[in-house]
Amino acid sequence: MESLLYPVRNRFRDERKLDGLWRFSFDREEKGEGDGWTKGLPKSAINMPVPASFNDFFTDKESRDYCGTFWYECDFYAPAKQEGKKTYIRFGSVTHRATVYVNGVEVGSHEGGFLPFVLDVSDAVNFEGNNTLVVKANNELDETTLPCGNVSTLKNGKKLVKPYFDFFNYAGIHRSVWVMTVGEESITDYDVITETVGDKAVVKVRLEAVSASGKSLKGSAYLTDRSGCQICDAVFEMKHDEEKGVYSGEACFEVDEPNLWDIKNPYLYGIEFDLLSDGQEIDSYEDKIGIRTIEIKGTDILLNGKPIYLKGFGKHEDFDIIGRGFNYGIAKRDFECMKWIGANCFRTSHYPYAEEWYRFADEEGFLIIDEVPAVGMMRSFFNFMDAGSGGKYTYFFETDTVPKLKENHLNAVREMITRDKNHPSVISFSLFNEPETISTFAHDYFKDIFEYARELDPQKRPLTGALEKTSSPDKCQCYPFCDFISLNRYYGWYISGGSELSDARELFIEEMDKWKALNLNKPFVFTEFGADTLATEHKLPSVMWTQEYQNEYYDMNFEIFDKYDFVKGELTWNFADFQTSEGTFRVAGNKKGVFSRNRQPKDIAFKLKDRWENTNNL
Ligand code: CKU
Repeated sequence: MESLLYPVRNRFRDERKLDGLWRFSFDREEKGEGDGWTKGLPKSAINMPVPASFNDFFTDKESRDYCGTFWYECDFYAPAKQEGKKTYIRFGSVTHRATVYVNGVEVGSHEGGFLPFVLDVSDAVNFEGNNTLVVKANNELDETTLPCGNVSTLKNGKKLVKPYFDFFNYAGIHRSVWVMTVGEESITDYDVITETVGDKAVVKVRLEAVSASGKSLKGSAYLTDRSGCQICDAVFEMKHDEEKGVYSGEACFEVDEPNLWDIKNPYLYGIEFDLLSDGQEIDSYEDKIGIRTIEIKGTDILLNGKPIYLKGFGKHEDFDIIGRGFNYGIAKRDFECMKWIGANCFRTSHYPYAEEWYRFADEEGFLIIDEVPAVGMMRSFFNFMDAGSGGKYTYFFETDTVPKLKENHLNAVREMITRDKNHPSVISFSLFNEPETISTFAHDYFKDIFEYARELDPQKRPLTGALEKTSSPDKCQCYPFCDFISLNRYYGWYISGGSELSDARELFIEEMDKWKALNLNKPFVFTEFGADTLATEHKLPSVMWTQEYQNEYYDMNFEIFDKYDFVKGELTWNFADFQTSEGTFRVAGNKKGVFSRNRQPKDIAFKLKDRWENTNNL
């Protein structure tokens, strides 16, 4: 069973979180396996919180910047053995890859640091006593991994990771770990498609299950309203799909006078699936769904048939000390800040976030552009500034790396869509961030990525990808794949900043006029624009990096957005200041935040609040 369903606990299923204080060791010489660490870490292992990045707990550089293999260990007691049940370990994510051992037995591995994986540990678990769970993890990057990067070796022999992207390469067990018990005959997946017809909603549901014994299965489902009252039910005839080795069935609900899920009233219905064999209930799964439609019509993005304008942010999973580890408190503060400022949307730049973000957004009424970790497909993040002036267009040429890169990319797309497809908050999938898009190689590569995603998403949501400036209207070969065009633009920052702002304005208009002339009849969304700003700096008249300049920069950008009626969204870069690799381009991190890293507003936040709350046409 490879079921990515979020863990639930009910009369057929058990889930327990293994979060807490684990044991941890770096493995600088790659000796762990030879020294038997698969059975348990050495005495020298140190304490390490899970979930969290390991990096910023340390007070020495060598540990913070560690690049290579590292190990985690914890003890757990499995839920009691039950006939017909299997035991699984589920990781929300391990960055960037992991191999897992239970009591010394290898139970599986996973590549990719931002999506969950589930391993069957039934045969390795001791149900009578304590179990040792060991994770061998690694944070190295190369040109086939998502995200892309490489590893260099210093003269002293120390390895250093070189990300081709602009965020710190945080690593560790970033999300919750669960031990779960699920039946051998069980629900493994479901899809929901919602449509509205007049004052009715049609909810089409597909249920998927496995039956280890080959016994025939039947499914049923019912919907409940907010007060828990059952409002309709359906029965599934489950048919065996030989090829996939699963059973699946479809059913349809009709909901009279539905409460549609939207930004102001994010109404969620309860859905419960029951699985039956020989008339006996053998499994059930509960979740919440929203009834809403999302589509593109001409230059409009329609939510429930009404045009919307996206207002919000590109974000990061990033915070002081815990790095990229998920924390409900920080998510709560972020949602409060986003509500306060009048935002309605965020992009999970540049990777799928912890599942809890999406569940939270469903509840709070936020729209999400969900992005796969395809970032850095330009060899270095500096390339977005110099690629336009010559040369480095070759990311998709090298045949020895591209097949593996593509395989990883397709896998991440599959895992992301499988995990997130039922969230009403997810209005779009973004399949890349700023790759090279102007060669025929890039065209052919992304053609397949988009086709695959279209096939996989039951809701057929709009697809997009964030384009940087070398993906210009006359050169970009990949924008035709996008249902709406996402632009990352820095006129007034990387291009003609400071006293040259008036030139930036003209260059910006020049580019926008070219897009306009293409008459694409598609919405455009700015998925990035922003200026680095130190929360401490003020200067009259402004200079770059001051809060005054951030305001002027935004004013110019808003003027341009408002000039073109096909612009249907503005997601600033970034919600908050965030950690990056060190270097001359970054002042202890990227400072383009509208909020500081500890989530306090810069001056620009008040301008945005005013615009987003009070401008009628947005
Ligand atoms: C951002 C063309 C801009 C690329 N964009 C990517 C994003 O990850 C960076 O943080 C630029 C920046 O430079 O602040």
